[in-house]
Amino acid sequence: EDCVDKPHIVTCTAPVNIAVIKYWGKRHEELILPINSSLSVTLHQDQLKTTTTVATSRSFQEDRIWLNGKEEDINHPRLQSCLREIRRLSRKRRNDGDPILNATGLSHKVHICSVNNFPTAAGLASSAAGFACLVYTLAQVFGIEGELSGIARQGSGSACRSIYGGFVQWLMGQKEDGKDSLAQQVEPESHWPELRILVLVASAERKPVGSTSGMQTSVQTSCLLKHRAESVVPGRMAEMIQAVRRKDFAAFAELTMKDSNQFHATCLDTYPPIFYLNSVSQQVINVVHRYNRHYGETRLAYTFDAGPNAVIFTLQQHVPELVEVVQHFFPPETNGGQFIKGLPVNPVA
Ligand code: 2P0
Repeated sequence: EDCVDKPHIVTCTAPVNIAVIKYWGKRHEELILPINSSLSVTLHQDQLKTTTTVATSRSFQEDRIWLNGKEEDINHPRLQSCLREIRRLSRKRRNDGDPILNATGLSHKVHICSVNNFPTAAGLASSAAGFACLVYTLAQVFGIEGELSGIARQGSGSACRSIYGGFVQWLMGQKEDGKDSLAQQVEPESHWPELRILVLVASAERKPVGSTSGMQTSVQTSCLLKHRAESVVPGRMAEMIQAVRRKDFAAFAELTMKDSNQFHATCLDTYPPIFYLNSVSQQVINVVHRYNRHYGETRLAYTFDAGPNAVIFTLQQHVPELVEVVQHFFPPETNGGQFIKGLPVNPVA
């Protein structure tokens, strides 16, 4: 209390996660409750990530936020949900008489500064790292411990998975209030150190159809999505967890590719249809299947989110050859102005 006018400042980072069983579609918009469970791999802290700094001070007049250096509207509903939930937990702790609650008064306003080290809104899961980092950093500032994935989920669905490292499942849950729709670590980052992820940037442009509105249209119009959520994903989640636990790359890779393809098929089944893949993405798919066929063994897997950029999974021993293959098929200078970049990503998380 001696230094109440000195801002209290905390900086944290959160990495991007890549879904291998995809989340697409909500059963509740505001609470962000999904129609199916999903599973992802969280990248390493020093790779594609968001860095967030939160400052609190008695002298701040209002909450404010800057994203990649530009001030944005603090009244964004999902941002408000996260702030409200964090302050509610903090108030609960104070009422419970927790002595750790100190100079960070509840009435204190926050200034939030968040930067990504990768292109925003290009299908590279920027909202996942962004909201995970925001919620985690706010929790440090307000002295909150424990379950944070349920709050991160209310910022952006996929963000709940970036709260944990390694292999993470987001259980869809059954409850109407969403209390059981949480992320859980399946295996830690140390479990499969040979696994590698390469991101091939086919376009760093903003995607034409955002995930939030895209999945709304899919829920309303795609009967393939309904079939997928009810009859395909539950079995695939169980198989994927087994593949990860056994470190069975071929099984992991085949499920990953099939699930990416089915997600993009539901986009095509949406009316009007949504196209996230471009001709470069399709070439990547063909090259991966040709490569695997050539070796008579599944050594590579692709997956694509709500954009054309390819994420390739492989094992460490195949990375040098994969980089050669990428450079051979996608030389940067002959790609019609497209910009392709192989970004070797070290062990998961
Ligand atoms: C995923 N995606 O599981 C899937 C795969 C895109 C394709 O999560 O509305 O940005 O904020 O909950 O999390 C993108 O959706 O959507 C996404 P909201 P979000 O990673």
